[in-house]
Amino acid sequence: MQISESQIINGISSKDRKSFAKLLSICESDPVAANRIISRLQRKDAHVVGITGSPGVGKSSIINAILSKSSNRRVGVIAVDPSSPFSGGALLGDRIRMQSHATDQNVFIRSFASRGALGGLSPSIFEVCDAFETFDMDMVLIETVGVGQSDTEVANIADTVVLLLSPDGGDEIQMMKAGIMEIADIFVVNKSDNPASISLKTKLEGIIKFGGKDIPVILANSITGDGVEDLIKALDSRFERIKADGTFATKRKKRVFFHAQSFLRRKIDTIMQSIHSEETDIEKIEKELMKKLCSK
Ligand SMILES: Nc1nc2c(ncn2[C@@H]2O[C@H](COP(=O)(O)OP(=O)(O)OP(=O)(O)O)[C@@H](O)[C@H]2O)c(=O)[nH]1
Ligand SMILES: [Mg+2]
Repeated sequence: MQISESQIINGISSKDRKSFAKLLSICESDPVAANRIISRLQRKDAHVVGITGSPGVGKSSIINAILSKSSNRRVGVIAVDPSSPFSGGALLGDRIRMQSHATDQNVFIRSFASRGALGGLSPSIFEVCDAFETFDMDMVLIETVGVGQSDTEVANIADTVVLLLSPDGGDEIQMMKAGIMEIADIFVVNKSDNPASISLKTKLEGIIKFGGKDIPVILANSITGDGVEDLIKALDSRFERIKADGTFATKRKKRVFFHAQSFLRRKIDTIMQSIHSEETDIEKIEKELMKKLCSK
C-alpha cells in the first residue's frame, strides 16, 4: 500500500517508528520529497555528534555504551558502513553490537549499506540527519567508516566530533592524517584495559598542550562502560557551551551550506546519468546538463 506524505507527517508527529523509517528510505531515494516532508515537520535541535577513528578502534562499541547510559533521552544512530568485500560482515557487526538497543523506544538505529563517492559519507546523510531532528531526538550519533574522506567530512554535519584512538592501533598519533586532529572536539582513548592506553593519553595531552589547545582527552573502556559517563558529561557540557557562545549557530549555518552543496551534487549526478554516455563533446554535455537542470 502506498503511504502518502501527509500520512508520514502525521505518523512522525505521533512518534510512529514505521512512518519515520519510511521517511528515512525516502531520504535515500528521493531527496526532493524528503526535504519537502521535513520542511512540513516540527524540528528540534539535537546534539549531532560524529564518532570517528580507525577501523576496529571501538566506534560501534562506544555508541552502544553511550546508548546504555542514556535511557532518559532519545538518541538516533546513523552508522555509515562500507559494503566492501573484506569487511563484508561489518555492517552486521555494528548492528549486533548495538542490537541490545534495537527494541528501545528511545533509540533509532539506521545503517547505510554503502558509503558515498570518494569514500565520503553517504550523499543522503544531510536529509537523514534533518529527519532525525523531526523525530524529537536529543542526540544523533554518526559513526563514520574511519577511512577515506568520511572522517573529515563528518565535521561538515556534526556539532561535535569525537575522535577515538586505541593503544592497539600501533603508533596511532604518528599515523593520523593531519586534518583529522584539527577537527576533533573531544578525544577518547579507548580500550583502557590495555595498560598502554595511559601513555597514549599522556602523549596526546602533550601534543594538544603543545598546540595551545584545550581539548578533553577521556580514557574509556567501551566494553565495561568505564569512562563513558565522563564522555557523556563532556558532550553535554560542550553542547551547552557551543549553544551559549554562538558556535552552534555558526555550525548550523555551515551545515545548511554543505547540505545544499551535497543536494546539488546529487542532482547533477542524476542528470549526468541520463545524458547519453557516448557523447564526446564536453560543451554539448554541459549544454544538455544546463538545459535539464533549468527545466527541473
Ligand atoms: N579490550 C577491549 N576491546 C574493545 C573495546 N572496545 C571495543 N573493543 C573490541 O574491538 C573490536 C572492534 O570494536 P568495534 O566497536 O566494532 O570497532 P569499530 O571502530 O566500530 O570498527 P569498524 O566499524 O569495523 O571500523 C571488537 O572486537 C570489540 O569487542 C575496549 O574498550 N576494550
Ligand atoms: Mg563499527
